[in-house]
Amino acid sequence: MSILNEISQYLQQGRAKNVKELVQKALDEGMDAKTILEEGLLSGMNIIGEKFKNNEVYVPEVLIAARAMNAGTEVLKPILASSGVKAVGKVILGTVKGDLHDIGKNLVRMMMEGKGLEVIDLGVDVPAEKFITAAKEEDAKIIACSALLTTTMSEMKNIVETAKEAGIRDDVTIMIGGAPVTETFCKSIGADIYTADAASASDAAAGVYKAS
Ligand code: B1M
Repeated sequence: MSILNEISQYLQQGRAKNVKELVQKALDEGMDAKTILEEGLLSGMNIIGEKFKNNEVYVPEVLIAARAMNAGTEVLKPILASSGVKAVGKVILGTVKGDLHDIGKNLVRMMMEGKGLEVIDLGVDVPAEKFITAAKEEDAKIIACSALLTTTMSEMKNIVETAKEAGIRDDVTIMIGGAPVTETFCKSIGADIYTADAASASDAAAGVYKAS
């Protein structure tokens, strides 16, 4: 079995320690971090996602797989985030209110840090007001929101509206993403930028600061 396959298998079994060790081993063998992330860790998480959808596994199994995923990405973090560039701008990042999914958000943070952006990560289940207060306090030009549930996507509209009410809508770029989010949805709620994955989100965020 290839090392990427092994990483995927261990991740599905929720064996965080093995995942961590194998990710390090793959790096030591010269494999690049992006391949390990996409073909080992994310591939395993996608299989778990499919099984979850089909009721073949349940929340506890998904949760321990998610922990194993995070253990693996922690090893990759210094590499994915190592650009050596000093902070070019600030981003307020979080998973929206009612939503506890943070793996995608954490990837977005790593990729943005890799672009030299300073990321203020508010965590999960973040109310709209908290995004706005943080943007004001930190004087950040970007608010980046992640949502994984169709039921929590609507919180993103709330964030746009709260920014308007607080009088900062013209000063911030609101970026949104997460599996159920689309370009059409982005336009419909009046947000600024939709990106489908973490790498594109980091490119777009860096682009906002470059243009300003
Ligand atoms: Co949840 N869950 N979950 N879950 N979970 C999904 C999302 C689901 C699609 C599974 C399914 O049914 N197939 C489904 C949502 C259905 C829907 O709304 N249409 C679902 C459900 C229903 C639920 C619960 C309601 C289950 C329950 O309790 N009955 C519950 C809700 C809890 C809550 O949030 N209030 C729940 C709970 C959980 C766990 C806690 C067990 C766990 C989360 C652990 C954690 O995150 N720490 C979990 C997980 C792990 C998943 C799946 C299996 C995997 C999600 C993931 O991390 N993917 C997921 C099924 C799936 O996606 N296949 C599922 C890997 C991650 C890298 O991808 O986050 O999409 P993702 O990020 C991507 C892009 O979306 C993008 O970049 C990343 C790639 O580079 N991206 C952005 C993300 N944010 C971005 C922001 C950007 C730009 C791009 O700009 C700002």
